[in-house]
Amino acid sequence: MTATITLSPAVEKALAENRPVVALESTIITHGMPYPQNLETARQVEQELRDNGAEPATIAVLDGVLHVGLTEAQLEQLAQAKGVAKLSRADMAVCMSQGGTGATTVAATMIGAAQAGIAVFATGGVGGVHKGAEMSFDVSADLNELAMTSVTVVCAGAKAILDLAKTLEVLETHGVPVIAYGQDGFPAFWSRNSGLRAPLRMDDPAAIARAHLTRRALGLPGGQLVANPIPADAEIPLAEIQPVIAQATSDAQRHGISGKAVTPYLLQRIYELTEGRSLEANIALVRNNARLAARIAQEMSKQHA
Ligand code: PSU
Ligand code: MN
Repeated sequence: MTATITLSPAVEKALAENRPVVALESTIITHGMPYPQNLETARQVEQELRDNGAEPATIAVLDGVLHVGLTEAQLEQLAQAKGVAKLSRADMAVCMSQGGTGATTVAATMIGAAQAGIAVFATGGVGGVHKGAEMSFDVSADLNELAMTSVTVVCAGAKAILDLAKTLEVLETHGVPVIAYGQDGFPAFWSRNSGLRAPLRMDDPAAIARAHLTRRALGLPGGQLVANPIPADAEIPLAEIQPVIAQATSDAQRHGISGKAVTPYLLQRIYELTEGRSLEANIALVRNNARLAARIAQEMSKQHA
């Protein structure tokens, strides 16, 4: 039995010609942003990649098929769909086996990208270790996936809704290189700095591509996490966002939100509390990550040729 995975004609052609391809996740569309901003952002991010010489490959499970590269109509359908499943490593195959539809998280998108032969993936924020994880054990499967699957993931760090120090510890334990791009500090999504130092720093997309290929040549499983700070003009400084996060986190506890529902709930609540400013920042950082991912993918194609 072979799993049903479908590459869009554009993605298939780009890969066959060793042209740069960058994977994109779909949970950010279905669970990370409200309609219609989610659709506009998805389109803008795809365009950002094309403008920077890379083919976009948005990944999602549609009617049991793992799609790598979506048509405009599929993107639109997903952006408007209600109650779509959020798929990670644990539930991806179950969803596909039942002919279901679901959006892929960072973990599931990495799996799809690796299957298709795509080495670079751009997103907003990765999952991590939640605050209070010493009690709840809530640690995102994204971290484990980074330890197993050879994809370089470009994000804007992790949200300060997470315990960032514990997140970095778990990544270190799993042997995942965490690389801040162009600065020493580990960025915190809406803020350029978290107050924590990143374990590694690189200033050049070519160096990031070389490190990825070297890791692969060594036969080491797993990928790299590149943390690209949000552009300065779109930043919400940590001091401003921290009280909002505290409020949202306590609201989540009060309403008994747990498991997979935690991240989407917090994102929605922070959006309300900042009157939409968090979403503007989110859109700016995803586009910024797409630009960097395109440059890394170009270097990867050159060095891999
Ligand atoms: N962080 C964000 N925006 C998101 C997510 C995380 O800033 O949309 C999504 C991603 O798809 C990520 C997932 O992989 O949430 C992590 O969910 P969990 O914490 O349940 O593993
Ligand atoms: Mn979780």
